[in-house]
Amino acid sequence: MTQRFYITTPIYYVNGTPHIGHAYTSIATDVMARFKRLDGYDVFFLTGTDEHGQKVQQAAAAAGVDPQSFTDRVSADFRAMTDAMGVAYDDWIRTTEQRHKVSCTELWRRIAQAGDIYLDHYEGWYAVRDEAFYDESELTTRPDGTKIAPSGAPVEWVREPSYFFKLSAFQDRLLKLYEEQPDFVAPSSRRSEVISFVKGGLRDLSVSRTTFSWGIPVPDAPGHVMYVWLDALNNYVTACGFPDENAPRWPYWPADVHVVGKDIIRFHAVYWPAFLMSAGLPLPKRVSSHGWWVVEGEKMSKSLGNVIEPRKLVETYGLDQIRYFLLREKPFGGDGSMSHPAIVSRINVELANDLGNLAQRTLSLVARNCGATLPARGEATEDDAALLAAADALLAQVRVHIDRQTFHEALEEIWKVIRAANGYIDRQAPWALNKTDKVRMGAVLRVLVDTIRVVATLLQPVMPGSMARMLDQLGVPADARTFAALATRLNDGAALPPPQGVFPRYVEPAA
Ligand code: ME8
Repeated sequence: MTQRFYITTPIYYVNGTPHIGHAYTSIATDVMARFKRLDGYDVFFLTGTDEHGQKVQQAAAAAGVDPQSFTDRVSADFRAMTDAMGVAYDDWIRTTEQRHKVSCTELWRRIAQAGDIYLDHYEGWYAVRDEAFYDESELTTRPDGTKIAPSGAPVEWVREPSYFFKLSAFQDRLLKLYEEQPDFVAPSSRRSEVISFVKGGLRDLSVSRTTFSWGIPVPDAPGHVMYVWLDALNNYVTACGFPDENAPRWPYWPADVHVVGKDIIRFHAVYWPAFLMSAGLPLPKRVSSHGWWVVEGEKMSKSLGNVIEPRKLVETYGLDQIRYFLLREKPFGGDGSMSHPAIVSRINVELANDLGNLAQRTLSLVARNCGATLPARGEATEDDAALLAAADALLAQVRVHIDRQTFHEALEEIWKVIRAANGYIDRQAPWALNKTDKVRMGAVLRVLVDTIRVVATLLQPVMPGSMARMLDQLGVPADARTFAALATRLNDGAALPPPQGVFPRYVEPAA
């Protein structure tokens, strides 16, 4: 039976326009989903929008629109952005959908039935921007006396009747989870943070709000809407059909990977498993968090006017170029800075030069000197065997990196082979062999074609459009582009289409 693989992005707040941070998370998740599909898995990839809560209600009011029309509009914009990034999700969830209300209501009932919910008053700090409660000890005081959360968000003092979730009762079970499943939180630096947060003691969590109404009603509790994070996290089971355990998608639960930014690790690695434990549902296998993008060294913010619209970036540099840059430029778990020179350098050096030129040089020689048909391999020399062995070993190496979400290392492994192939073509100089030894020239070109085929096949998840074009030019049939198909050699003598450059150099527009 095909193995299932369920992967998710966070669902994004619909309080503003999508920016490059959102696009980054979704593209990284898409790369993993595409990789797993090509590797033979039955993949379910979920993304969507988080539409309730005070922050969204305030944004709608500021726009002078009712919250539902506002969320309809912003969710559609997020979806258009996601599509424009080439993100191939299987379902787009919106928390204002009926299926999600049904699912949240049932989750609440189960947690309440387990005895983990009680009514009290919340009195403390709340940051609307983060939709999070903070302990006094977590805040810093500005020179003007106002307090801010660790994220920089302003906080306000809130006092209201509220239902509480007995989070404090889950400390030992959570610590056991991190102990028994060391891969539950990634990278390991984040795991240590989560463990020390939980070891520091957990307070019960306020899980309903009564000072506004834009949320899912708490069952049998007029005036209470569910805390937006309880509502939002539950999207991951809603999409599998919860509470209908006979739903066609229920077998995908538990998720294999929740991909999240480092800002929301606590919600995913502490609150979410505790809710699930209480409700008696299986736990996700991994929460993988990534670092932050800043722009030219500065945090993106509306006031600085440096918020990057992903669709503009794609217009300027090209879609696959941006997807490649985002995954290559910084380690997934770490932070990175985006700048024009850095993007141009990745495009011109690595894509246009290293990979584009290699394919172009190889394929134009095949077109010119081999009658545009695929030459046969010859008796392998040591140099041939070394390059082919490096190409053959690549899938296993890349698979390990993708499973750990170390995307930049996966790309570095692939680039080692590309650089080796460039060294090989220069040493073997097939253009010169055309006059002296046509058979050997064909054999050299075939080693190169076979190597580029492996590279292009493995790069499909990152650059789907460009690699489809490269594989067309290599004469790889559309049904022979899976990883399993790499085990079957291409047919000698197959006709190849005329080669065309896949990666144009980025040239500065005339001033
Ligand atoms: O937190 N660099 O939604 P959100 C990299 N609705 N990634 C960034 C980024 C940056 N500068 N800025 C944002 C929420 N992100 C909740 C999630 S899930 C059940 C509910 C990405 O719209 C990153 O993935 O604030 C971060 O976790 C997410 O956007 C936050 O999106």
